[in-house]
Amino acid sequence: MKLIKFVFTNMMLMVVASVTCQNPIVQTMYTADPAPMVYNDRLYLYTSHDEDNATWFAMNNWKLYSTVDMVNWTDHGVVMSYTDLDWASGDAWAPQCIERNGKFYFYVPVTARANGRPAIGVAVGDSPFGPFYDPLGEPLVQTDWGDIDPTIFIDDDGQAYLYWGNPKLYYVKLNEDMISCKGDVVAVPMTEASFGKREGDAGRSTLYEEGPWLYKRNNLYYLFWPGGPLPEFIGYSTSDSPEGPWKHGGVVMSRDGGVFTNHPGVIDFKGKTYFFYHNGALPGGGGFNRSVCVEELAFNKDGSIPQLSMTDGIKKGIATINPYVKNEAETIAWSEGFKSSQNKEVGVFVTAKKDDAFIKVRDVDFRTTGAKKFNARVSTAHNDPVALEVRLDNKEGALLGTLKVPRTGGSNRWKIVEMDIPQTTGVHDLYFVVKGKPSTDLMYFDYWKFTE
Ligand code: FUB
Repeated sequence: MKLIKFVFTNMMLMVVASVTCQNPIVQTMYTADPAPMVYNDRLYLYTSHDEDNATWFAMNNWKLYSTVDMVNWTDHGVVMSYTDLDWASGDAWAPQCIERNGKFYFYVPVTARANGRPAIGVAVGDSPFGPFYDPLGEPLVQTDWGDIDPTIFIDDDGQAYLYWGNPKLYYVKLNEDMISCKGDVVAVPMTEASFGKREGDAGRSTLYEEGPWLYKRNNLYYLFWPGGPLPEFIGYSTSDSPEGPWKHGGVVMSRDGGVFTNHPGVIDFKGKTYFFYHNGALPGGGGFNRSVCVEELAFNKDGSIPQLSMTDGIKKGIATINPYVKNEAETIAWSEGFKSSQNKEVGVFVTAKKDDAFIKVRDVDFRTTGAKKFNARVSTAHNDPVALEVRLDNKEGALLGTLKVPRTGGSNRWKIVEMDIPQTTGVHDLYFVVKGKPSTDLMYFDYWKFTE
């Protein structure tokens, strides 16, 4: 336990001190239970959402982020809340979304109001962003207990499988409509050969805890799962069939995150495989204030997985950002002192919570012609002057200009302001640094754009 505390403290220091970090990939709120999905050359990441200052699981809705370059992540806001399911009374825990024939199926665990027990629901949308609606008006599956953490997988022959459960592991085949079960729910045999042996726990004979994630590579099926006793590590098992039997593979990630849970999400994107998980690395982080992270995942020749460490994150982006189109302020490689929220006027936006708050956007390609003007939609409610500095390559780097933020009175009233800048060419990291008399909610920032 002492060691875990030590590692955690050091991770926090590392995160606060370094702007070269990419992990955790969301700094503007607490997120957990990452569930990646690739659609049309974009990686979407659905997450659960830990409320600020929570002392127990306080989870009311699910969030969506996306990237094309693996280093800049756009916040798309809340895609669904447990209140969108009439039969749910709370606990918006680990979700997963999948596309089939142009529809998006969002599988979520919640507590069912009728009996106060966890249950898995499904919601359907026409885009990755939702809106998602509940086609059933009741749970898709509910057993006697432990129906959390659904993972959904469609095999090459079109058969869909839904796995879930804590402490038991269940699966059921789904019909092509993705919202009904084909056959009975199967309880996976919990054997030492499949999930390793756990000593001294009457309730669990194997290391398997919860949070399964089903993934296929080279005709081998992988089941990733958080293992216990707590705090959780992440283990994996493999099989020649999506229905098992499963063979215990070993540890993918040890118990380094400073929180008692972890949760895997694995996906192939543009020729690489990525492993998503969560830890407590943001300031104020802990078991109920978690943050999602990502690492590249490698495989040995025989399909086994070398153990991963929790690192600073992805070192090199795989695409650049075009500054000559509208870019959302909530597209962020790294930020400090910003929180994200959303309203009906502008959708998702970010708020600078202190003087010197900053946002870093990586690999912005100004091309050879270069930028000459900058504009942004911003606002503040402060009487004292608030400024947005636009800098290159680091927080104290070349100053392109200082935008005077107009006092509009609040985040429901906005202005687009423009300034000339020295001609800027080539690929740079961009920094937005907020300056103003220390205060909370110093400025609101919706989007930015350069002109050639
Ligand atoms: O986030 C709530 C629960 O904690 C998830 O359902 C589990 O997988 C664990 O991450």
